[in-house]
Amino acid sequence: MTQARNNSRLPCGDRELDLSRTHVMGILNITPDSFSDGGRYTRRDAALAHAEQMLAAGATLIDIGGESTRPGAALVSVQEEIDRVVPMVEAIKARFDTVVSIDTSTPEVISGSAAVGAGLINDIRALCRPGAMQAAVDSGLAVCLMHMQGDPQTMQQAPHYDSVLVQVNSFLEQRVQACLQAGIERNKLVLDPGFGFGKSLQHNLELFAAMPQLQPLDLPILVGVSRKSMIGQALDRPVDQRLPGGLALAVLAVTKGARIIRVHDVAETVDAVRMAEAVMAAEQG
Ligand code: YH5
Repeated sequence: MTQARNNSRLPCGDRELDLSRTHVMGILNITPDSFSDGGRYTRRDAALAHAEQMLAAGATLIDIGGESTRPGAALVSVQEEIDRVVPMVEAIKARFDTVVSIDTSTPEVISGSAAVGAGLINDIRALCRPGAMQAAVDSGLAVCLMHMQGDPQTMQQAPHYDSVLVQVNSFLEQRVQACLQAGIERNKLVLDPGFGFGKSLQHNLELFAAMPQLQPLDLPILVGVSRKSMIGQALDRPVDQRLPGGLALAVLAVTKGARIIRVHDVAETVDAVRMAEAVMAAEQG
């Protein structure tokens, strides 16, 4: 069964997203200093060209992250994260009419990015870091709350749940309540089951299948599965051969009611999402 859609709107700073349709969020690569020999401007130009290409392909949000969440990745200092993310948010808002999402858990990055035009706080730690909730309240921005079991360094070592659906739902409900209590309006919240964040292949598949039951609060859902190891494990494919699997999941996510799909491959995903929506529109009409 496909999900009925409500026609709400998500306020994202100076913009609003029409949630009657599914949006594609493009993941912007920001190369760390040590990986580029071209210097600061080359890096910024490359990122801007990448953003422009994703927007031309139909992305309606650009997600910028300055911290790697890969297991074993080096920790990034607060100042380093600010230096990577905030000027990029500013540069994108100066050139393009889009919603900028910031993939961060750091209060100073939330405040700094809000001041230069970010629209959505995409926090894999669901505003659990000290100061993050208050920074989000003060920013007035929309927030995506994601579920993770454990922390990025160790989460994939031995993920365990009695019921993955019950536990993810209960965590997200708690975080929604915390946000409401802190003063964030309900219409600014988005939920994300957090595929791959402390979950085995079986957990990810179960959670994906049960996505329509992830909406006890009827909040919009964001799905991030692009190139992830759940595709690699299900299909036995290396990271550069996961696009077909990712497109299948994007289509399934649309039929299960997801409103935002976070991906690397925007052009392909936009076509897949539009095709699914065309069929769904005929089904409802
Ligand atoms: C997400 O699901 N994920 S960062 C490992 C991969 C491929 C991709 C090669 N931020 C999410 O994209 N934010 C990330 O295997 C996110 N939801 C939200 N809201 C991890 C990532 C990735 C990791």
